[in-house]
Amino acid sequence: MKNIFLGLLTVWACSTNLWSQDTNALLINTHNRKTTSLNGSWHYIVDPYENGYYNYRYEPFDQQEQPSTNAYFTNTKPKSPSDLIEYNFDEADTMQVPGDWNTQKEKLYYYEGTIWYKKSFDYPKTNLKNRIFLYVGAANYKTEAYLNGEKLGTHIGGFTPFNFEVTHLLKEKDNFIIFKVDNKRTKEGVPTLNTDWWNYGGITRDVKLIETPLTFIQDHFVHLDSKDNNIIKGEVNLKGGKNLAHEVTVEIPELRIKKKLTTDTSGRATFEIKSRKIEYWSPENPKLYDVSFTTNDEELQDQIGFRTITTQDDDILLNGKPILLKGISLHEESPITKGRANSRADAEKVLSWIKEMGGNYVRLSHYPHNEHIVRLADEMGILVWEENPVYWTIQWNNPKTYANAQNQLLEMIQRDKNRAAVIIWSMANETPVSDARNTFLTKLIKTARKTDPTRLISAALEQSSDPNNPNIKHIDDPMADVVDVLSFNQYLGWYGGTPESCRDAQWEITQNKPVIISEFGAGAKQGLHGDKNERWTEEYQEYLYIETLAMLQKIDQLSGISPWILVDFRSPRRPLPHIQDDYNRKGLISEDGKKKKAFWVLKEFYDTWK
Ligand code: GCB
Repeated sequence: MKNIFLGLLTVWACSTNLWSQDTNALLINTHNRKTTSLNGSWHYIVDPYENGYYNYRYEPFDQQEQPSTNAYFTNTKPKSPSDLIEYNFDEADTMQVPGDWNTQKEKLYYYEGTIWYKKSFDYPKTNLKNRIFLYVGAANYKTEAYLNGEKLGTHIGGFTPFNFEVTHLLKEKDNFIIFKVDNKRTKEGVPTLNTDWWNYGGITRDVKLIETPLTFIQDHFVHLDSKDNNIIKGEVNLKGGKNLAHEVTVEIPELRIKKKLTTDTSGRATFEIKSRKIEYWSPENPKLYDVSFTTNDEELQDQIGFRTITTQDDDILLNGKPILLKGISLHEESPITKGRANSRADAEKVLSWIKEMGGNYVRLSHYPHNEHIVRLADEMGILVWEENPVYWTIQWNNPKTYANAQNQLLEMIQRDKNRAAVIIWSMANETPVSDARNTFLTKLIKTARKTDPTRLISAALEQSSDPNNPNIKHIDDPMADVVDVLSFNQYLGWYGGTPESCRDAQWEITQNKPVIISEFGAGAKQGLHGDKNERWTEEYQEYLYIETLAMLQKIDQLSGISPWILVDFRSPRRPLPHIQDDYNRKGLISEDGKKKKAFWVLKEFYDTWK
């Protein structure tokens, strides 16, 4: 009976255009929604030739009217003993989701290519009028998604979330989701072929079903007015349904705020509320307020901090007062499982190390990290730099590459725009100056500012030496004039010169902007001791930190630093046996959690830096 009803509902909904592309818009605040986790054990098939996706003429099965039973997403089973079906998910090995495949299966350590994932589940619906979405926190790098043999869509980008509405396809019993996840690096990709980190493949973040009413709150953005910190500004967006003009109540009980809004026919309402009692969010007092949006059918809460972040001349101002960013860079690698980090426990461990180091700031490099760490930073009072994976040598002239980079940027902003901790959107890392690159980045910056005018924009640039005197350093990059905060990486004493060279360096930075040193560092194998001039020893790294910190303090505009890096991380560029063994060793902590001597140098600096 229910199936007949579902069928009728489908016909009705499709004919009234209730399930449209529009409802695939990215849902935010999924941590506070009604969800069913699909994490756990998934079957997988390794498919280096993409045999389950292309026929023998290399035509994709999912573009055929009637896909062949050879298409893995059809999950076909032999009906009679004579049937030829050459795959079987249910007999295949399993893996944990979320999780990269490289560290779960020894055979897949270096694998780059396609793996198919399958999970079966029942979904007894309590309210047949509700909508159901399939949400994936991230899968690296390209995902083709299918439910019950039907294509849901494609997502490109390894570090941002995506969702598809599945209401019309879901059954009470025996649903099967199939994902084709492909982590092949490509020239036109973002990032591109060459990076200095491990290209972990797989469904690396949480997968869940999200249930909403027919007309639902897709998006909200609540923040302090950058110019008047007694005003809370915001907007809410409804989706689903033809007439989207509805009443929405926004409430912040602790501030005794309750305001009724009416959305326009596109589902949007904006508001401004004055309050003189706001306790501002800061690293010392990471105050979060419960904020709720209520419609006739739904209540969605979030925990939101209120602060302003601005610049004045060469200062970064948090809530109107200059702040020094005492930070460190971080890759998304788990100190617990050693693969891609994806849990709150991973985040707790690394953010606690930053606190122990006297830090108040983290650079999440070189791509958006999982939502757990951003939410925890909000709770713990750690300021965050988030970064788009535009790294090194992207195809600056390729419009598809630009569209991809912009899409990933917008997904990152969409997910995290309500987090007070996030103060900087970084557009790129160490990209070589050219007209095409400048145009590309300027366009990205314009988009970021338009989407979120409440945060600072930066990019990790490079510095250059004066042609007449290599000791004199400048920032010549034209992007310096476009960003709010001037950030650059420098490796004096490691990729050139010795730690002592720092004594002769003179920084002539002419731009009147705050400066963040987004990277410096040296490799050291934890436990290897020797002379301070001997590479790879803890003493060398310690010495480099002492000399570099002394040098950097002479930069007048210095407002923050995020040395490279908190924990040693995997990179195929680092094969040196017995020292690197596939790890970039510039961490202050080894991959098994042991602190190196330079950790304490940085701590001492942070404890006294004013
Ligand atoms: C850099 C890059 C970073 C590398 C680091 C290094 O400048 O931004 O991704 O890992 O240098 O260790 O060489």
